[in-house]
Amino acid sequence: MIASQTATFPQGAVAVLTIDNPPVNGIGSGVRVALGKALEEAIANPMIKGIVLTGSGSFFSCGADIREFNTPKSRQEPSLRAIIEQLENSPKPTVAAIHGAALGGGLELALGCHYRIAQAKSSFGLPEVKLGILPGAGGTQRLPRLIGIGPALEMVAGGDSIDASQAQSLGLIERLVQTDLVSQACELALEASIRTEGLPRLSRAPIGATADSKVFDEARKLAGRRYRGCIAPLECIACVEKTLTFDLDEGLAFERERFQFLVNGDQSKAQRHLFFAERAAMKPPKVEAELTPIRKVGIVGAGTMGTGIAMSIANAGISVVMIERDQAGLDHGWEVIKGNYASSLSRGKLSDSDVKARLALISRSLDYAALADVDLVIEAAFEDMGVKKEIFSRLDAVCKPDTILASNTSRLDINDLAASTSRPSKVIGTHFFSPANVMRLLEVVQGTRTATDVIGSLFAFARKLGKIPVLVGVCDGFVGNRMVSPYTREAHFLLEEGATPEQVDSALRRFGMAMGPLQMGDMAGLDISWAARKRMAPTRPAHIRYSKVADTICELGRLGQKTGAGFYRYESGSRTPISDPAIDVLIAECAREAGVERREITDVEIIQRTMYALVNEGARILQEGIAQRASDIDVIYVAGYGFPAFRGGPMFYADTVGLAEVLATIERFHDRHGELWAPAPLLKELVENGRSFADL
Ligand code: T1G
Repeated sequence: MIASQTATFPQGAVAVLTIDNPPVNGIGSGVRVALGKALEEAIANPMIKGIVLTGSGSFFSCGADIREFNTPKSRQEPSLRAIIEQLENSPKPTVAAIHGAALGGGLELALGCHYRIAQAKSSFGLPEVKLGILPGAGGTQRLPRLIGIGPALEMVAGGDSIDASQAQSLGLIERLVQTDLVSQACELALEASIRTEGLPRLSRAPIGATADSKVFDEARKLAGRRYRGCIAPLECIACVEKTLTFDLDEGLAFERERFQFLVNGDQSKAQRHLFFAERAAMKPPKVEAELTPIRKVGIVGAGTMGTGIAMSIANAGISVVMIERDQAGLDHGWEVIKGNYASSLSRGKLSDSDVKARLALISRSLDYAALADVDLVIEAAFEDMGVKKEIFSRLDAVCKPDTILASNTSRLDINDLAASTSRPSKVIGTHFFSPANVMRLLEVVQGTRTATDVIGSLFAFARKLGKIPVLVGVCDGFVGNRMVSPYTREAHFLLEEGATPEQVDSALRRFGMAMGPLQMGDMAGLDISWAARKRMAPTRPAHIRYSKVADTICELGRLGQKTGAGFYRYESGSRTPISDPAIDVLIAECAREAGVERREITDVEIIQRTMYALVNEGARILQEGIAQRASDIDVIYVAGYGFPAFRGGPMFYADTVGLAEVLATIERFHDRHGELWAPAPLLKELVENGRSFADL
């Protein structure tokens, strides 16, 4: 856990303590005990003139071991705070020698040292806020004393990392070194050991550049926009604000108390669940065969999805060939891509050379022969099986035998598509989310004959694109869109029963959803789900309740934002939904025709009907093996459907409420609303056995 060596120089000996806890040098109880002991020995050893702290592998340290939170191990002495005080109060100079990332408790350790030097490629961050907590080992108190309130506030409340040159310009590190990091750190320790002026201890340092309350108000506003509904950012800001009025000990006590409040709260448990859920989802299935390196990709279709996918691939430095049926379509797609990059350039997100490099990676053609040498093709054409089969048979003819053929369909049958080719084992679904160059989620759809090496290759490719690949099986709408149907269904039923679009959407926004289902429908375009409902109509049992509200709106040509009206009205060029009394009349008429009695609808009912519809369908999906883990469903909903991270995803949320309570409510809805609310067998089974989705 801690490798301890003594480096001897003519000027004296230095103890080099290396945190060695792969893969990320997490600081768990074992590391704390070993480090505390090694520090004690080094400080007591008269031969030792200085102490250097560093990390093995590719990280200095990525902070406290998150797995130990809320377990007895997290309370085992010495605490991280005690270790940091040992470093800071050491009579011998302590130097942090940083390479790779110094995150969370790892950066707090470095702040306890008297000096910090780092390699050029290092990064520094306090990402705790993204886990629903705050830096609990002095980061909110020592960092402002070192770099000033403004920059410290940004790092603590934002959670993003800074690079080594930013760290140096802020004074977070004393020296930036290219090579010999540890020996240069030893030299610095020896230099400091003979200095007469005292060792710099942040605990005694006055606050750096101070700030007035406006800075904190601004930070709270920003946190409210960036982390809507999350409490941790506000606690982070409150801790940094205390540095203006509290001394270090009072500040540390306040920080500790707020840390305990957060780490024992549901929000942080939800966000930590997601941290590990994302990493579990991104693990590809075991693969025997060699993976296909994807160096060149073909995109069929230069529409909204095709252009977004092409950009996300070029952004990863991989060359793309974009194919379209006609020149006009191709030119339009190219203009969209150039336009998006131009706006990134104007917003300073990309440099001119970045944009040039990415555009140079995207070539266009009307000729399928241009796809003869690609490793992967992603078809992003019109959502019609006939169109897709025609494209796949052309691809089957022109592409290399080992080229992977993927479809960006959002709900159609991948097995059916695969069967229309001579290479069903090479056919897979890659369901990107709009805008594809922004959204991180990628549903990787495994067909019954898709080879595991093809899945493995797609997972590796997705990680290169910075996407979160989640493996799902074939059914209508896969996981995400299949669950959206009952969620939206209930929203439409609630309208008929007396709620207004504003009431439904605002109740879900208060719950934490990025957007309510009706506004989301308007944004995505109501024609997409209308087409799906029309496709399903022939097989829909007549005795099952069906709301005509959305169909009626579409029949009026109101397809959402793109037509200026849907469930709401939109001023031209604006995305702000405006209530439309005509819709209330339309809904009342649909209710009358359907014989639905209208009544007072509470926000609680709106949340229960929509959320439990998601959970119930999620349980069916799990039982059918369409999703491998309940946590995969959580990742899909948080990364792809605007589900609040501070609730952990629909399945985690259900566990938080308690499955017995969820099932009881669903059974009440079943009694009242009929078959559509039949409880999922898996849900009943879990409740009968006192288990939760997390136990699966
Ligand atoms: N604790 C426990 N496990 C961790 C971990 C951590 N802090 N960080 C990573 N892992 C595991 C991860 O689950 C995975 O495991 C493996 O390491 C590789 O990670 C007191 C309270 C560092 C940027 O928030 O952001 O300090 O899946 O796949 O893509 O104030 O991991 O292989 O079994 O993500 O190269 C603050 C969290 C903690 C940093 C590397 N620190 N980690 O990314 O690898 S709270 C963080 C990351 C704290 C103090 C407070 C990333 C990474 P497995 P990976 P990666």
